Amino acid sequence: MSLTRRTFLMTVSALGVLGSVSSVAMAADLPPLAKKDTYKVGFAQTESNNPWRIAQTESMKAEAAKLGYQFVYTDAAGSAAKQVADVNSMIAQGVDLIFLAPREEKPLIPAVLAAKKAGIPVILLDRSVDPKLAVAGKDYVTFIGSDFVEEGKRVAEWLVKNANGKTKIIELEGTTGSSPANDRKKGFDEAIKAAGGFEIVASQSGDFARDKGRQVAEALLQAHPDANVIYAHNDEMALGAIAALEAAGKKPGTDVLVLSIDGGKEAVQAIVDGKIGAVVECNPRFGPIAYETLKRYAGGDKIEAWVKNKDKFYDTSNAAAEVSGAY
Ligand code: GYE
Repeated sequence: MSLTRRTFLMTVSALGVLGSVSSVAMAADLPPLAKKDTYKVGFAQTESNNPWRIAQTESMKAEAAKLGYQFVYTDAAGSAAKQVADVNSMIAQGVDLIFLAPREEKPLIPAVLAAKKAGIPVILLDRSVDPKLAVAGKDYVTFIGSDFVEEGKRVAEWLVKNANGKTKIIELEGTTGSSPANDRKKGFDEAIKAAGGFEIVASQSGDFARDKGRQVAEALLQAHPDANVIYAHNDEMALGAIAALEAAGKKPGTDVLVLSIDGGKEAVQAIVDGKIGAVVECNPRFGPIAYETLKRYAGGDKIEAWVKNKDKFYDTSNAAAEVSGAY
C-alpha cells in the first residue's frame, strides 16, 4: 500500500502536474472520504456518567438523524481499553468515518492509527491525543473542540479579580491523562503563578465525576481546613465539592469560592444561588459542526488542524438570563 503510494507520488512529482510533492503527500496520508448523499458514521463516546456527555451524544445522534446518516454508537463506559475495542469494531463494521472522543491522550493512539490503516478517516471530538504520537492532517483529519488552556486561564483571571483575600486553592483535576485535564491545569496554574499571592495547596484528580469529586474534596478539605477556593476542572466535580463543603458545615460561595468549567444548567443555576462564583462554558453540542466538517472534508477542503469551539463565560452578571439556554 505505502509502496504503491510512494510510486504514485514519484510519478506525480516527475510529471509535475499536481503541485508540490509535499502537499500531495500530506493529502495522500489521510484516508479520503467520498462525496455521498448519506454516510454510515461511528461515534465512539468515552462514558455517559454526566449531563455533558449525554448532551454531546444527543447532539451527535439528532444531527445524524436530521441528515439521514446511519449512526453507529458505542460507549466506552470510562475505559480507554474498551474505547480502543469499540473503534476496532467500527472498523470491522465498515463505517465511512469515525468521530472519536479520546478518553485519554496516549491510550487511544492505537485506535487512531488502526482506523487510518484501514482507510477510515477519524475526526477527534472534544478531547485530543498526544500530538507527538499522532498528527492532525496526517493521522486524523482534525480536532474539533475548545481551547482548554484558555479555559483554565479564564477561570484564573476571574479569581485574581474577585478573590477578595481568598488565596488558598484546592484544584480538582479531570481524568488523569486526558487533554482537558492536562490543559485546564496548565492554563490555570500558569496564570495563578504569574499573578502571585496565591497558593495551590492541593491538586488531585476527581476523574471528572461528581461522586469522586465529592470524595476527593472531602479528603482535601480535611487535610487543608484553611483552603478557601476550589477550582474544579468540570461542573460535576464542582457540584460534588459543594456537597462536601455543605457536609463539612461550610458555605460554598461565601466561606469557600467554587469555580468550574462546562456550563451545564445545574452549575449555572448554582451561580444564581450564590454557590458557584464563575463558570467557563465548554459547549457539548457538537452535532452541527461535526457533520459540517465531515462534509467539508468529503468536498475536498483542506481542513485546519484544530476547529476551535468558542466558549461563553458565566458569572452573576449573566447567569440568571443564561440558565434556561444552558444544557
Ligand atoms: O468538561 C467533561 C467531560 O472532554 C471537554 O469531559 C470534555 C470534558 C468535559 O466529561 O465534563
